[in-house]
Amino acid sequence: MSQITLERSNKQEQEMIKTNKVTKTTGFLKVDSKDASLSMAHIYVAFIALFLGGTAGLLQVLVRSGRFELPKGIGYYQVLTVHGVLLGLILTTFFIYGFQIAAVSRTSGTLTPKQRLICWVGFWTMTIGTVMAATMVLLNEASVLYTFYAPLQAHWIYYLGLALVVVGSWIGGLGQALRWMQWRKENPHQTSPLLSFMVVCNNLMWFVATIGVASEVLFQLLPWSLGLVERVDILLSRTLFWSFGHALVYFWLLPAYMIWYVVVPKVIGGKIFSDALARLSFILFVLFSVPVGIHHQLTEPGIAGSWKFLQVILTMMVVIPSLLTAFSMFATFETRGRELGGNGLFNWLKKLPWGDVRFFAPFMGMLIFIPGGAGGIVNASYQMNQLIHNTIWVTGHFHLTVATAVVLSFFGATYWLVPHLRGRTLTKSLNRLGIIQTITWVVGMTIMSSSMHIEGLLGAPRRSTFSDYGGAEIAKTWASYQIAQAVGGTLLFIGIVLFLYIFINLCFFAPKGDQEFPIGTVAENAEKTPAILENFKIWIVILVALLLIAYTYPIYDIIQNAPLGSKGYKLW
Ligand code: HAS
Repeated sequence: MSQITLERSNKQEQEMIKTNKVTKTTGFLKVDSKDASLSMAHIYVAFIALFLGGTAGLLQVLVRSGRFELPKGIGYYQVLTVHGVLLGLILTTFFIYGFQIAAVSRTSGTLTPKQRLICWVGFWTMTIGTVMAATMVLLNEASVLYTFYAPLQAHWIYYLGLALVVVGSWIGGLGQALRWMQWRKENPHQTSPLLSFMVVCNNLMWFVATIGVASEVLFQLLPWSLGLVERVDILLSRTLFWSFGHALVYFWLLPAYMIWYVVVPKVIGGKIFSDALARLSFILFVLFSVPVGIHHQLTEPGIAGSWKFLQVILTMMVVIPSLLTAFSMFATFETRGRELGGNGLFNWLKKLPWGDVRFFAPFMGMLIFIPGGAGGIVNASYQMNQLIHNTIWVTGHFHLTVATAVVLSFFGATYWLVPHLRGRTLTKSLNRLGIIQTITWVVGMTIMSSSMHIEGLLGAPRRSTFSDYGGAEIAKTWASYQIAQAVGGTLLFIGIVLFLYIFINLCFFAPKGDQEFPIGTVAENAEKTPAILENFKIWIVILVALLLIAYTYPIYDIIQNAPLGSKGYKLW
């Protein structure tokens, strides 16, 4: 960003303070208290889900170790559904919205009463949906895992609950986008605040992605579970699910990238390497996150190889923005490390603030994302997918990506966001505990995920327990890995308890004061951001074209050539 743009952004901040769009106390711009309550409401639900889902995770690794049985007839798949739905869908969506609302309010200005009301309606719709779905899972009426593949069937209330979560997220996402649009109207011909722009990209991608899963639930699963239709086309339902499922993982990832690009540079006292590169990377995610879902179906015979190949290529395209991110973050760290006197190939690393959990937690997430991302490229590499598909390698992959890269970034953000919103401060002792929490998480995850990867390569299936192997000889070679997973999983549970202890302290007991919401500024010598990056009309047209190319024929082919059988469910 040029000096002029820098000055302009300072002016924008001054203007926002003058017009009361944000308040400034002891040098920090603060999120308005009404927006803070809205954001915190989301965060409370997220961390209740973390506790319940984490407990289910602990039970799972213990069951898989073969040395523990669930009491009172509770089923393994019931626990696995609680774990997947609460952590994969509820913790993530609610935390992301809590964070994004605060981010928009902090960078574009306080929400208007109407925008805030829209976000509250979204929140309550999502919460009612969550309670409906969770109740059905706890009653063992919906043990269908977080992917709810047919022909596993759940109670209709479960599907309706999930549909409400999706609809609520559309409403809440609209409230956030309206604030950004208002900023654009009030500041014509100016580059919008980077963090708000990123929020809008994430919400746009989410909206497009959820159309597939909403169609699956509304037109296939709900009528089927209500008994209105006898059968559903399984392949179609899986294809609609995965048109959403892979974008879902980027919906989790992008808020972590927001923290990496915008917050971490400020925390370390450095600069955002390039505003344009950050925006380009988000636009690439908008374009390439959705038309790649078939890479989850590479082993399914109902889809022609050529279409699978096309989506494998598109998957490799969606790796590019992550490589851009790795480059940008390295550049930010190296520039700052050298500014502080570091030298040599990697000696500058020592100069980074390792004792500050606001940096340490997301940094460890980035580090673990290197093997996590490499594993993703293995998964996407058509032939290699045959080796790992449906093995516990895949579980290892997503525990490195979502459960470490993303979750550690969310934990790191909680340590400053929650005291900021609650008018408290992150004390030295809570900061130290946060560092211990991060180390516990990394050690636990390294043990658990490495053993999952190795066990997967040895052929162990995912979503199965010791008793499912029926004493098969090969299962004996997996046993020691499952015990390692129980050890790693127990450490992770301790990590959750530690985190929640810090969270509760930050909400209610930490000393009152002002905690900064860190927003980085762009390096002085960075190139000016091209206006085209903010022209969503162009990107939406390209996105629709890509979607039509990637999905029209495969879906036509599925409907045409894989009709329902006359008896029972036609699988392919
Ligand atoms: Fe994945 C399955 C392919 C990324 C999550 N993935 C899953 C499932 C989940 C998941 C939940 O193609 C299981 C779904 C189920 O239940 O069946 N995945 C990929 C690819 C990527 C990828 C190509 N996945 C993610 C992310 C996730 C996630 C992110 C969650 C947040 N995945 C697949 C495929 C399958 C799959 C197949 C299906 C497998 C099957 O057959 O079932 C890529 O986006 C990855 C790109 C990432 C990188 C890493 C870049 C590194 C960065 C960090 C830099 C570090 C720094 C630190 C700067 C290339 C940005 C500085 C360090 C110093 C040393 C100084």
